[in-house]
Amino acid sequence: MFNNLLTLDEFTIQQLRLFPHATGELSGLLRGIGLAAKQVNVEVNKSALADILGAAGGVNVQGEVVQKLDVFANNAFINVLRSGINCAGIVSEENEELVVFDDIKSNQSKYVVLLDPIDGSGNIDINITIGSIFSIYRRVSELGKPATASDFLQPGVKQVAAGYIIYGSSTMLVYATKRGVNGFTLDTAIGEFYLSHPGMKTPDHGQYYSFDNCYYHQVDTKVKDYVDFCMSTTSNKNGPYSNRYYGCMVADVHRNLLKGGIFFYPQVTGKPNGKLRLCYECNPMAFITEVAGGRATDGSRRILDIQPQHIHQRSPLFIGSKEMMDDLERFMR
Ligand code: P6P
Repeated sequence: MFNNLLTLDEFTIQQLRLFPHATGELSGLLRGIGLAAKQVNVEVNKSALADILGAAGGVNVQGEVVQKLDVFANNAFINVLRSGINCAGIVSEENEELVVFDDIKSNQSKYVVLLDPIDGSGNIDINITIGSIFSIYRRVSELGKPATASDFLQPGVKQVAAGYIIYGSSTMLVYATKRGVNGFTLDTAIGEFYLSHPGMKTPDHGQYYSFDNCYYHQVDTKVKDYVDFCMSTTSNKNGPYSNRYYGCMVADVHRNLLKGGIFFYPQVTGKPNGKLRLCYECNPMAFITEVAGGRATDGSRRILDIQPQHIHQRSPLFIGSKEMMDDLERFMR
């Protein structure tokens, strides 16, 4: 079906050829992430069945303990990355502390990975789209020694690559390097990701805004004014926009990347820094969006310029099409 398209492995190896000095570690790392994504995809597709046969922690027909999908996904990514030779350690939403792969081979690796193994897990039980997010940095600590917190607390602009997997009507892996954004669709029949969306660019404008309207009376008046603008039939020459909010940032950002749109999770009452995590949600999605021609801020600062202080710190996030972000900024000044 896709016999004239490149697989993820072939694509990453071809990209490797473009850089004579490349060691192949990054392409190996991306292939490992693709493997973990396939393992998670199998579990996502049967999770409802597993739930029917036993709530998380129960036992399924194979006598296996049914793990919560978040835990399963986290273990899948960690196990693949640990057994490879291209990653020195990870930060994950599921782990309070760094997970440093302190062994001889991993300590020689020049990359670290930050993960949100399952984004939008509230959607699992209702069979709605969920995602996984990853972010890759070159280490700043000494090779040959274990990775340190400094490797993970770099501003997003230092990312070498970033991507997400979206488990939707089809399963796609989308990743960006500074050279571009490319999307791969999983052919489950043979278990290969095929390059289905080469050179993804996001439209400068779109007709969607993604905001949880339950917070309408809990945001800064500037944000409220912008929401009114999104819904306006008069002041917004392109309006009113459709409100699409999936409760899974990966799904909302993916739709906006393809069709044009804006997603925002600002600070709301009780959440002074919003809800989303800077290091493994905002930064990777901001990197991808900027390479695709869009923009991402925390309401005032470029997301990629923010110096993280803590691996789990939260940040307000406004992300999407360039012209829609320009409109937003007029309200935020
Ligand atoms: P709320 C999912 O839990 C998530 O982290 C994002 O993927 C999603 O956009 C947001 O939280 C949903 O949060 O408060 O609107 O339910």
